[in-house]
Amino acid sequence: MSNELVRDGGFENSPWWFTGTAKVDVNCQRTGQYAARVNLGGTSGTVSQRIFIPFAGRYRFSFWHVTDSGGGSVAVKAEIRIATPRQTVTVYESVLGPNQVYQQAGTRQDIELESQYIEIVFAATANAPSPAWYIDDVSLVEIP
Ligand SMILES: [Ca+2]
Repeated sequence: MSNELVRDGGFENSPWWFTGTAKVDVNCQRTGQYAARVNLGGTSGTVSQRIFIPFAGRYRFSFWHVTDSGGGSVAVKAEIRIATPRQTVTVYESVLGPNQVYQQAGTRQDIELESQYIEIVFAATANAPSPAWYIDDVSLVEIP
């Protein structure tokens, strides 16, 4: 069993930070009752969490996501922001159309991290009209 570093990766009792039109939502979850809706259709938002990395090592980041309704497209990205050395690692970046389900299998999001605080950030930038972007089941685990 892996030692999960993301607190409430399923957004069920959320210690996450939301900006713009982001919030937890019950419409497009993968597990449990809730997912994070990163943006409302036609608007923008971010969802983030600060995480302490206990040991230097290799870590695997993964998440599930989906877009819902809307016409047009939404520019989305998932980043890991590192303080020392100051760095932003873009884990996922795309322009997504409406009503599509995506599965990020963590195998290609491995990252070397020192012991320190990092921040996971999901950002959606809408080009009105646009779909909403939902994420669920966020995970960051050390690779043995
Ligand atoms: Ca959930």
